[in-house]
Parts: sequence; structure tokens; C-alpha cells
Amino acid sequence: SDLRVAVLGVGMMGAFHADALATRTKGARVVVVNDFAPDKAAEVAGRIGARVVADPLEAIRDPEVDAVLIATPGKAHAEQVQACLDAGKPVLCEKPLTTDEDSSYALVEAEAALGRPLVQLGFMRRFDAEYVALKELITTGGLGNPLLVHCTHRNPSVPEFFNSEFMIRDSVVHEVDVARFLLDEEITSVRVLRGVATSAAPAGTSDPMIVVFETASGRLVTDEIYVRTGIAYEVRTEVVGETGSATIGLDQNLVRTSTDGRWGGQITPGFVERFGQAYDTELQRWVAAASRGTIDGPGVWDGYAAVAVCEAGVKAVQTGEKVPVELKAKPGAPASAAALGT
Ligand code: ISE
Repeated sequence: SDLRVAVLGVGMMGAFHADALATRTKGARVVVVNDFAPDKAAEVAGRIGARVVADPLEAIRDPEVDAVLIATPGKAHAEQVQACLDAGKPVLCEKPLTTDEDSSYALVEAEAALGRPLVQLGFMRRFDAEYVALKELITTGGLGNPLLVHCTHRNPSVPEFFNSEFMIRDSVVHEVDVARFLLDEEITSVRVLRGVATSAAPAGTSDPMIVVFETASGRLVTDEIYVRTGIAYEVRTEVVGETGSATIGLDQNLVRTSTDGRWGGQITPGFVERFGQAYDTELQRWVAAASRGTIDGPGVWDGYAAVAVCEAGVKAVQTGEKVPVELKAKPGAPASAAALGT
């Protein structure tokens, strides 16, 4: 029988997931929709034949709900994820796990006390075919020892409130997870370089910025974050290893035209065109895992580590200094191995 899902928060991402669950995902159906805005909840619920439950915690505890997808604002996550753990229900939580390190670590501990993984984080890039291939190339030794990772993350536009700190927490968070995923080690420090800003940025916002991460073994990761290019959605990653390098996210759908002696193609205009496959795969695998009472993807520790790195990143924006990341012990790991997250 189908996994019965409650979707909490049906803004852009939540509505996207609700529609995907209703139309493209096998083995699941959305039975409950919840949103801070009643009209928005009613609209989405009506569209997909679900019930509206006005209180998010009630939606989680609803006896007809087997699993929960959280796409509410970050500040609501701590309480809602904890309620999923209390109810013993698998949850797919959009980033961030929570809005501060302590509340994120509390969820790491709560899940560990429960003894089984229930919390999956919505770091969808781990399901993108190109990132999967890049990771495979690294793991199988195809690049030799990976030395550097260079990331580019450009959005065509963002709302006015997207200041430098927001860019770290909301955008750079993806490269934080990508770096941890590809290199299989923790990030230990963050530096942020703020240069000349685009005239499209509000006063005081440094857009673009260059972020530099160091990892536990001393590798370097760079990230160009530029969210007001006015052009397209460009997410690229290059890994430079001792015996080779590889780049993903190069402009897709490159076509040649022979008629006018030009060549060209289209750059993915938005996140759906670039990561639609990743979201679909993520959701389908989560549904399959949640039906067995577990998860299949980045977990609560990955969510905590990303929050800790982004906190350091925000300090790095404010101070211009290199800011260390100090993670607490990973449950089940010997204290000395905690920093490696192994
Ligand atoms: C947004 O929150 C996302 O998750 C997108 O993937 C990212 O490209 C964008 O920069 C973020 O603001």
C-alpha cells in the first residue's frame, strides 16, 4: 500500500514536492497538507486531493500519516523534526536542518537515542546523475588523490532580502554538502572574500563572493557564489586530482546550427531544469526507504555539519577572518574520529 505523506509548508519547494509525490512518484500519496497560509494549503490540497491540517504538529501525529516532508521555513524545523522523531515517522527535511548548531545537534542526539535513522536532509545534488558520476570517479581512483574542488553557483536573480549572510546559509550550504559528499571528510574552516559587488546588489551585500573551505585532511575547496547574474542558473563543480580533473554542470543542451555559421545552446534557466532529475530521484528513493521505516540519503549528521559550517561562514562574512568549524562528537564514533565524521 502507498506511503501516506504529510507535506508541511507548500511554498515553492513544498508545492513542487507535493505535485511530484502526487504525479511522478510511485508508491506514495499526499494525504495531508499544512501551511502557515490557509489559502495556500487549501489550494495545493485541493489540487492533489489531500486534507488540510492547520496545525503542523497535529499533521505529523495524524494517524493516517506514515511519513513527513518538511518544506517550512528553517526556523520551524527544530520542533517539527523532533515531533517526527517522537512519532517514529521518517522525514525528508529541506535544508537547513535547523537555524543554529545547538538545535541541530540536539536532533542528532535525539535520533541516536532512538537508534535508527529517520531524518533525511534535502541535499538533492547527491542524487544528480552528474554529481553521482563525479563521486564515482573520485572513489574509483579515476582522478588520483583529489586535491582541489572548485565550485561555481550562480542564480539569475534572488529576492532583495538575500544579503551576504543569507547567500551563505541558503546557497553556499549546497556546496558545503557537495564538498563533504565528494571528499568524504569534514570541513574544518571557512574564509569569505568579498570583492566588488554587482550594481544589482543592495547596498552592503557582497554579491559575488568567493568562499574558501579547508577540509580535515587539508584539502581546499573554493566556491564562487553569485546570485544576481541576470543570466541563468549555473552550477558547476570541478575536481582537480593528482592524475586528472573533471568538471560537471557545463552548459547543457549544447547544439550546433549549421545554417548561420554559429554554434550555441541554452543554459539551464532555473533549478528545475538543472536539478529536476535529482529531485525526482531523491523523492522516489526516499519514498521507498520511508516505506521500510528508514532513509536513503544524507542524514541528520549531514544536516548538523552543514549548519555548523554555515554558522562559521556567516562569522567569516562578518569578520573577514578564517573561522574554524568545531563539530561535536558524532554519536557512535570514537571521540578522536569525530572530526572526520567517520
Ligand atoms: C536556494 O535556496 C536553493 O536551494 C537553490 O538550489 C540554490 O541554487 C539557491 O541559490 C538557493 O537560494
